[in-house]
Amino acid sequence: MKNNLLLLLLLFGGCSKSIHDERPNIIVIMADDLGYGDVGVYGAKLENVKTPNIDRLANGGIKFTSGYASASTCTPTRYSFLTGTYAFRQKGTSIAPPNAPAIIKPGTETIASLLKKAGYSTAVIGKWHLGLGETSGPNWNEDLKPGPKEIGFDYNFLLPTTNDRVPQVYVENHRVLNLDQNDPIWVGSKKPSDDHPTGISHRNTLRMNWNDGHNNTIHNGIGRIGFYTGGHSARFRDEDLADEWQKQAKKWIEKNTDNPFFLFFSSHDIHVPRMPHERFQGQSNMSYRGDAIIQLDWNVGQIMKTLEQLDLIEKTLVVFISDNGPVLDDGYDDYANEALGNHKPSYPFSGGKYNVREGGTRTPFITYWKGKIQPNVSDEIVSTIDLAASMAELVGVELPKDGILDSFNILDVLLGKEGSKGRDHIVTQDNGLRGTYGLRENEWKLQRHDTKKMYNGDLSMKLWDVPEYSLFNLENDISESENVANKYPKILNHMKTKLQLIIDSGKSRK
Ligand code: NG6
Ligand code: CA
Repeated sequence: MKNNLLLLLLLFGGCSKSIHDERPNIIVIMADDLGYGDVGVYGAKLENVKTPNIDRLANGGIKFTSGYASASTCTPTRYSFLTGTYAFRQKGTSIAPPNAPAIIKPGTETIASLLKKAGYSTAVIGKWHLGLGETSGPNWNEDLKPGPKEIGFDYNFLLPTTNDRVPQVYVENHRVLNLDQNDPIWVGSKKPSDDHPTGISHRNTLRMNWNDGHNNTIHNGIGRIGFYTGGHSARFRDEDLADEWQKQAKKWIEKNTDNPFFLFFSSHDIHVPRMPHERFQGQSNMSYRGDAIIQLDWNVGQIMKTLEQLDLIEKTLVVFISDNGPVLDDGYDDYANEALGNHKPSYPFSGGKYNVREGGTRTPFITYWKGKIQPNVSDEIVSTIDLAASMAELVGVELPKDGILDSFNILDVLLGKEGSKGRDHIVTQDNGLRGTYGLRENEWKLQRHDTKKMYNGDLSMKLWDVPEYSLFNLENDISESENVANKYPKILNHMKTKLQLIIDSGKSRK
């Protein structure tokens, strides 16, 4: 009742400027490490792995061919998706370690807090990877605060870090779920005792071998990044994650049928360790990576089914995105490479996760709203970072002056309004703070690598020798194979200056 009253006030009380008579539910489904070429409708050669549910979304909605994640790793893309601000503006936004504190500070406006202002119920279910707790780090046995609830989410059910980082537990609101206080969790970066079994000391017991990192604490027969002890009653099986996201999402949607809601459904698929449920194992003929794609697609299908069952399908805008481009071998021997056949995860681009080639950030991007969005294919440039400003426009909430600094209102493009224009440019980055950027402007693409910084930093990011600046014409060189910087000095100069201006000005939206 209170909620309804608030809604009425917001709708008719003059503080709302919504131009849209009807405010849909919003579900953003974010996949993890899913490449442009991994999805059937994006042209993947999928003899062995099919994505009928994602394809159905795209065929019934808008399939964007220039949809970008903000970064080519997880934490910076998720940071910019939620805050509407480029992650390179904020220190500490590169891949978050197991004990990372909350990266987005309470009081920061986010897509969730904006929608909450408009009377939406808000939830995040699935992978978080944006840190939890005060600057001293999370206390896993007490309140994990601040977290999503302090930045606009009413409810959270999380995989707190990544599935390959410890601990393998769920966090519901502020607490680790099913934690036995007599078996507290300890998480750290050093081996807790000499006899603590690790991926090195007990390598022969592993179900999936590691080849890079992932050799600390063993859980579920798989070595992880980081050490932990305790919390045994709270630990999950990797095989059950997708089912759990689905169960929790259904439960939460069912509770919110009478009010508008925003659900950030954040799948861990297809991130390593790829360990899909037994019923999906072997379904793809393309290793567990392929099976994880099938599992992800099943998750999408189940969400659509729930919306249909609850008669919400015409009242819900569904957005499907990925957090970064694809990777095959990401530190475990799961035969992703060997079983690939003629499947090309970044197709038709080059590069992938960790770099600023198109394959690193240009990913599947679909909007679907039955009855409202006309099926179409759009070549307009759109980005995960734009969802904050665009959804704010949809529900009639103003953007703060000092927040959501790089999010463009491209609502009309996302809804397929005829003649509407997307961005003319987008900045992308790698894992951050190493001076690596991509700038796409119309058909041009600038890559900037800070060659001085490159090799001081994180060698695991597998960089190759590149000039500081390179320029590509995507119109005739989609795979960024011919650097034309010398051929087009004026364009090069313009792009260099533009990128620096965007970085220096601290804000790129109007
Ligand atoms: C890297 C991990 C990789 C993955 C990545 C984060 C190693 C050798 N590699 O450091 O496996 O976890 O971090 O991926 O440990 S992301 O999609 O969440 O950004
Ligand atoms: Ca990722």
